[in-house]
Amino acid sequence: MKLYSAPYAPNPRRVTMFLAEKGVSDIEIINVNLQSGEHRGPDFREMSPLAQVPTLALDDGRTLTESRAICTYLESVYPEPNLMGRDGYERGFIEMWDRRAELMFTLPLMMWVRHLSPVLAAVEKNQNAEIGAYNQATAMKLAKFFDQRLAESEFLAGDRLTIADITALAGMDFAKMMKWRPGDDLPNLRRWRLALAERPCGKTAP
Ligand SMILES: N[C@@H](CCC(=O)N[C@@H](CS)C(=O)NCC(=O)O)C(=O)O
Repeated sequence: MKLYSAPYAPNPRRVTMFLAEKGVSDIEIINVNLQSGEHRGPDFREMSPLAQVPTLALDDGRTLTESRAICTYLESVYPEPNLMGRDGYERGFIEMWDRRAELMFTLPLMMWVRHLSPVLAAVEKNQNAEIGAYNQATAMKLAKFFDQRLAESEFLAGDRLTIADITALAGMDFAKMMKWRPGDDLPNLRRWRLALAERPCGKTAP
């Protein structure tokens, strides 16, 4: 299998963190140059019609895009350690936290960076400072909510690391581009981030 990725991009990082936690090292990682627009060419679009990374190419020629869909597939190929739930309730519970992490935290963090970081101007052609500020505020609301959750739970979805933590960390690490890290006002989120930095997923930071 080959994983098309990009070093600083948060969605592919979600997949590389997932693989790191599973200890998988036999998937070839191919870095695509997003700044030069390499991913917008016809060859790449054949695998990824929306011209996005991550894209997973299976050995039989089939492809998958969408980071979470790729993780679902990888969880079936490499089931241990389990990161997405063992029974129906746990799968639902972890997905609940993962969707909160993706839709209400990581996505707004990414939009904040995309719309306000000059480094991203080549990728986000229509940068808009108001959109950036709106998404920053949305993400900060969720940061407080996650901080409360992490006061009572070691990880977002319980007492072991799951895809929900990986998703939230992908967004948080990307937001370092805006020089944002949880400070004294978010002590539980900070404790969680520092703990994750010591784990295989945290060590994949570019
Ligand atoms: N929903 C997709 C989003 C993928 C995505 O937005 N990837 C970004 C990198 S983080 C990308 O390829 N951007 C290229 C572009 O916008 O031109 C997923 O979860 O994989």
